Amino acid sequence: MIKIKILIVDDDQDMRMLLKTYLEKLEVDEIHFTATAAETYDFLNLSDLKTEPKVDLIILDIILEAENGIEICKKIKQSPVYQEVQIIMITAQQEAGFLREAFAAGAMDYIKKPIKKIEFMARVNSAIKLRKEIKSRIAREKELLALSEKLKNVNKKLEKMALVDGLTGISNRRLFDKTLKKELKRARRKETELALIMLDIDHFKQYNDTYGHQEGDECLKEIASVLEANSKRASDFAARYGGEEFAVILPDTAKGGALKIAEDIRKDIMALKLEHKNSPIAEYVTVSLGVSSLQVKTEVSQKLIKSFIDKADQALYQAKETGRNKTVY
Ligand code: GH3
Ligand code: MG
Ligand code: MG
Ligand code: MG
Repeated sequence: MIKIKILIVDDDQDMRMLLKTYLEKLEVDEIHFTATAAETYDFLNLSDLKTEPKVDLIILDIILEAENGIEICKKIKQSPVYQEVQIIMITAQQEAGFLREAFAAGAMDYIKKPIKKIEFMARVNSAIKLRKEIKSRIAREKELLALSEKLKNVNKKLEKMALVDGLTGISNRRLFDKTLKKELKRARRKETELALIMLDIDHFKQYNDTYGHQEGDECLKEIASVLEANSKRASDFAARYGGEEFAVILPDTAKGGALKIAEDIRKDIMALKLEHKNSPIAEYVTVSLGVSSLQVKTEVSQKLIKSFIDKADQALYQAKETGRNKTVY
């Protein structure tokens, strides 16, 4: 609900009471009173630039004793907090020069003295209506802004999700492709060597057949966490390449270093001792790995990327062909 708060600035006690009885017949939630300029500035807290405005509408008697109503009006309107507040002047003076000055000072309307009830009610009522419209528009805009912030956050989350493998929580093929291209370009720029490990679980079909697909999924998660743990440098990058195949990108790494990391991974997976009783080669889950490394001397093309992956794939094939549970370069 939109609340309307009104301040009456008048030093005449009888006038205050009269205006109060009028206002109580309109849609007003709070009525406040001040009698002097100083009291008004104080009440409005003009020196504080961060608070919400204390009132929506100010009814300002222009002939306060020894004070200039137009000055008060100006001063209130100068505060950034009270830019939107509406000021209605009550004045006995109606010469053009004076009124021009009052409007220039920021007054939105004026009521002639002596006050006629019907005129007072009509003018204040239309000010209240206008104020309500403005306030509800501001509230709507705030809501929209909050909503669009939420959408932005959801979008960010979705973008992230699109790059993460749902089962293992490590990067997916899409992010692998992006990262490999980026790292190849960087390797060319920095004239460093880049290594790639491709990994495939040995006799994993048999594993699924023996323990069920669910257990197979658990096994994939375990393998993924070994890969993450062995991607020690910030730039090392592990991903699920597909089904039961994984890949690790190792920037600034040559053959020797890559072989070492591949062997660490293979041994760490053996050390998990994930039972695989029907495996033809071991009692536990094992993996085969193929490694390639490259000094990028030409433009990074799709052809170059493919041949780099193919080299690791061929090494992996060799590992499978020559007994599995091993690393081949
Ligand atoms: P090899 O040693 O030659 O790699 O033999 P393999 O049985 O591991 O290879 P193959 O390509 O014949 O079988 C791969 C299996 O991996 C078959 C497939 O059902 C399983 N697999 C692929 N993706 C998933 C998955 O997300 N979850 C589970 N549980 N199994 C999967
Ligand atoms: Mg496979
Ligand atoms: Mg296979
Ligand atoms: Mg396999």
